[in-house]
Amino acid sequence: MTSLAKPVRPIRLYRSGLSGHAYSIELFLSLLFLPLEVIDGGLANGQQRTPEYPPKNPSGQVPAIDDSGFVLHDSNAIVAYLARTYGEGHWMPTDTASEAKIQHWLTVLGLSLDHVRTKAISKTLFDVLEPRFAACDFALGGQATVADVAAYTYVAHVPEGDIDMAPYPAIRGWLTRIETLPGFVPIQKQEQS
Ligand SMILES: N[C@@H](CCC(=O)N[C@@H](CS)C(=O)NCC(=O)O)C(=O)O
Repeated sequence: MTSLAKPVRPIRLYRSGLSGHAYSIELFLSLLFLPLEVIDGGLANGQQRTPEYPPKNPSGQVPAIDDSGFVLHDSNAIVAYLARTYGEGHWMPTDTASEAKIQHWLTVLGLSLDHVRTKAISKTLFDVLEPRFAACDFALGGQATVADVAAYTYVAHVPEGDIDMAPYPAIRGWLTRIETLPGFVPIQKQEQS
């Protein structure tokens, strides 16, 4: 069995408790059992846009990571980097079809948790996801991938936007499967002071 790489130092995660994108990185780091140092970006007061806020990010957004000097922004780029560097192969399969499907899921579900937008698109999305999760345990099949991590962040918080999950038993089953993966952590919806 191949042993997995481990970071030299804890991976710094620049995040905010208010950010779903940042939570998906926190969740994935935890699912990979990687050591983590959390730095809150103070999204509520715009701290992440100040020049002092490391690491420098042209978009002024969280999340970002610093892995022993390697700084990366954007949640999709970050999960891909973490999966390839530290994850078992199933998190980001390398065959062309799986890679393409993962890109699709990351694009469709790596969305902002904005209330109005969420309400508008959720039904359409859930009508596609329900038969998918009735047929498969996870997005691409039998094992979890980074697509599930990105999708979980979005779907798990949809009920907060007054969306009834009762008509979607297969999606609820998939949420439970994610929540029982070793290393799962729930979102902390507050900023650490
Ligand atoms: N494409 C980026 C989007 C990140 C993003 O939208 N971050 C939001 C929080 S969820 C943010 O930092 N907003 C504050 C701002 O834009 O000033 C990603 O996937 O990481």
